[in-house]
Amino acid sequence: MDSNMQRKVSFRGSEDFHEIELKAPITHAAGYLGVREALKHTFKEMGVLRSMRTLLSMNQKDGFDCPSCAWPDPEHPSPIAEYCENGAKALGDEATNNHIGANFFQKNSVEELSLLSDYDLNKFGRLVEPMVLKPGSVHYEPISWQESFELIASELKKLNNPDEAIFYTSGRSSNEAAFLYGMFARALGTNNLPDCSNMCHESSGVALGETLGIGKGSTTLEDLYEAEVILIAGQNPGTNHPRMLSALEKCKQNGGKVISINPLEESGLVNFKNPQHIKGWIGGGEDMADIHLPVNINQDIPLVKLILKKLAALDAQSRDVFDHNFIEKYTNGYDALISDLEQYDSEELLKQSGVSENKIDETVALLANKSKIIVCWAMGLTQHKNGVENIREFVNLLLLKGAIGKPNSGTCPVRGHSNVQGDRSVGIQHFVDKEMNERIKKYLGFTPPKHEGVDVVASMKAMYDGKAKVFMCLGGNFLMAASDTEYTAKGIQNCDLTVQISTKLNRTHLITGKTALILPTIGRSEKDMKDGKPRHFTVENSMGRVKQSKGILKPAAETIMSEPEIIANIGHAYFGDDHAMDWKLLGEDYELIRTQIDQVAKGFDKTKERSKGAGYYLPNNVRELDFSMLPNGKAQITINRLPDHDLEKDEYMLMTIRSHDQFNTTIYGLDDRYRGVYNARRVIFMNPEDMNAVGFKKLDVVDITSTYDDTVRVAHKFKVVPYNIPLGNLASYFPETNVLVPYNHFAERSKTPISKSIKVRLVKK
Ligand SMILES: Nc1nc2c(c(=O)[nH]1)N[C@H]1C(S)=C(S)[C@@H](COP(=O)(O)OP(=O)(O)OC[C@H]3O[C@@H](n4cnc5c(=O)[nH]c(N)nc54)[C@H](O)[C@@H]3O)O[C@H]1N2
Ligand SMILES: Nc1nc2c(c(=O)[nH]1)N[C@H]1C(S)=C(S)[C@@H](COP(=O)(O)OP(=O)(O)OC[C@H]3O[C@@H](n4cnc5c(=O)[nH]c(N)nc54)[C@H](O)[C@@H]3O)O[C@H]1N2
Ligand SMILES: [Mo]
Repeated sequence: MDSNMQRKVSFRGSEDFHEIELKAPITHAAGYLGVREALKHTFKEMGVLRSMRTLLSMNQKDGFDCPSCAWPDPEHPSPIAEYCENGAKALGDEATNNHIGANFFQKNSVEELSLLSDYDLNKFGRLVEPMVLKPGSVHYEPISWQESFELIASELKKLNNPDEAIFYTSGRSSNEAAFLYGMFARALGTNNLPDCSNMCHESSGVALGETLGIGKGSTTLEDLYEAEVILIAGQNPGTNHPRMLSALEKCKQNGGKVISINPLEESGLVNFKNPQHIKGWIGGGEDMADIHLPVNINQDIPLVKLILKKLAALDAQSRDVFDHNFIEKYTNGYDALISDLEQYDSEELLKQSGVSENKIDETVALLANKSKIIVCWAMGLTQHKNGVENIREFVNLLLLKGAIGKPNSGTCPVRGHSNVQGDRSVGIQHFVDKEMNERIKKYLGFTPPKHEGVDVVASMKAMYDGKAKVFMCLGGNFLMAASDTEYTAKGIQNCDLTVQISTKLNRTHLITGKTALILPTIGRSEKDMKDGKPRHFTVENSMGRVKQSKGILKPAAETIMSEPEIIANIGHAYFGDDHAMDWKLLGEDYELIRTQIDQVAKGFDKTKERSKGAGYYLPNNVRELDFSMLPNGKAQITINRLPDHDLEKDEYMLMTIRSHDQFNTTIYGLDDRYRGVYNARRVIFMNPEDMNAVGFKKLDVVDITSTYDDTVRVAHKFKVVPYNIPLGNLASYFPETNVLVPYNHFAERSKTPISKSIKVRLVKK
């Protein structure tokens, strides 16, 4: 289709305001209100009885894994309620009674739908029929499953080379689906396997791989219970990993201390009312953070350096602050780090961090004689230009304290999507793993490509430059999740065919290639039946434990298909019966997929999964204190530069964060209860002194602009909300602000977009 025939679709959607209401932020998380809110949402979407029955099965040994975050289940889940408010919302969102099929798309064109907000799009309900959007058309129309598979196969066969196809994965897929998908791409001849991890914890993977030899965390859930100190940096567990608060509560009850490092004083880190105990309903709850360090955005390195400098000064006197035996035996680079620390001026570090010296001294005093230390983190550390170095600096702290590879200590990158870690373990990665390639050759019988594929950022560019023709997505909402929405939209529209294997409608179904397919799939909570028998699949949680998941609900419609089956059918349509992999059979028999996963992916063993209901841990060298894969066979203490931002006088540093009522680009509702914002998302949180300085009043309307490489990007119409945030720092919600994030600015080496440190200006309307 030439450009003047392009559909008139909007990548921005509605920018209208609703009637906003502001209240004081709530300091305690969960409690009675949390339960009420969760159930209200779920009941509305699913009906009361269906909700209650399903919630009882969530995160239970014979039930299904919560589709929300990747926080692990305890060894002995509470039999009545092993879920949180946002898990219940995720369930309601997936298992909603609202469905959309052929009639809906006949009535509504993609052009009309694209004018709505992301919130409105999601509300329409579950996708229940395969649909095709033909070239030049603005209405999706029904297509049979077989025809869709053949359409995909025929478009793939037209490519000049397999690298013109890109296969994106979001982290909600099962291990089985992700494995088949990754192997299909490789069998085709490409490693073009970007995934949501690239925008998420890729910086953690790179930093941990370099320093400790494995891109995953080292702690188990039980480690948290008796840790002496847990640092929580750049993470908002009250909203994004609410069940983590129960683990923190246990830690506190055992005498542990919690330190929060965050520009914002997030509710869950102030106080937690655990709805599983009576105290959580009627009492004052558990106070969480003993120390809150309100660091400036992206100034964690100066903060940690100052803490290390102060610890080093104490250690120089007593020699018992750092664990010298551990350092000697297991690490590389101690002397270099200590001498590097000397070159920094403490006053400068203090100023950059934005934290008061008292609080830093309190932190140092607390850490000085403790060794059971855990660092938890999420997007506040990873989504910066120096995201990798941020994490390496925290690893330095753990290594100096000997708090690695021992009980109750270590690294805890808190993963996002419920199976984002599993997807990577079974082969969703754009880079080449030579050992895996050998095993693929040996066990699957085909030769995988030896050249690296594209990650998210490189995919965006490949599409924009017209180098990619087929773009397939196993879940997710690539358009809204990726940076630089307009650039990404143009890229997607350059493709000949875009394919979405999805549960819910989102903007990536509307801004499409010339031809587009929607392939509706079964969700986590639903039964996956074959020949009258239910099938299960497996997932891996944030702490490397693999377990079964089996849905209990009747699928949204008989016309939808499971993810592994969809992929297997595509494989069969492309390769036919005559291929090293038996695609037809793999789609029918997940045991066969698991046998192949055991052969190809490291540490998987399906017999273990069955013998233990709670699942089993994948191998983790850090837990064994084995660093043999690293230089000198040791963990690496590293030297990390200070962040370098040259803000102009009228510029602020913006972080794009999640509200309490969303899961990534899925907007459940318009309230951010904990931060006291109701019925609105187009808001920008600003320090009242900063507001005064430029004459802004509460709820003034501003455009947010960012200027990178002479390109000005604009996010229109946001209301200013006065908030307790450090001077010069701003916060606003993603995905609305992704239009501001330049596609070509990302973390060094991990290439994670700089979604948490965008230089912006505010223009009053
Ligand atoms: N309910 C719900 N649960 C979710 C999700 C969801 O959207 N909704 N998303 C899932 C996914 S995919 C992920 S990755 C996780 C995300 O989990 P989080 O990382 O907790 O999510 P964000 O809202 O991005 O919050 C980042 C936090 O870092 C802080 N921060 C920002 N910049 C900095 C900085 O420079 N330094 C420090 N120290 N702190 C900073 C912010 O104030 C905020 O508290 O949650 C997962 N779970
Ligand atoms: N500015 C900014 N941008 C960000 C971030 C940020 O903090 N700031 N965070 C980044 C992070 S951490 C992440 S992980 C990405 C998220 O990026 P994605 O994973 O691409 O986005 P999601 O919003 O999680 O995807 C939601 C869609 O997934 C589909 N879906 C839901 N469940 C299933 C299922 O079971 N199967 C299938 N096949 N489909 C399903 C539904 O259609 C739904 O609309 O966004 C990133 N983008
Ligand atoms: Mo994420």
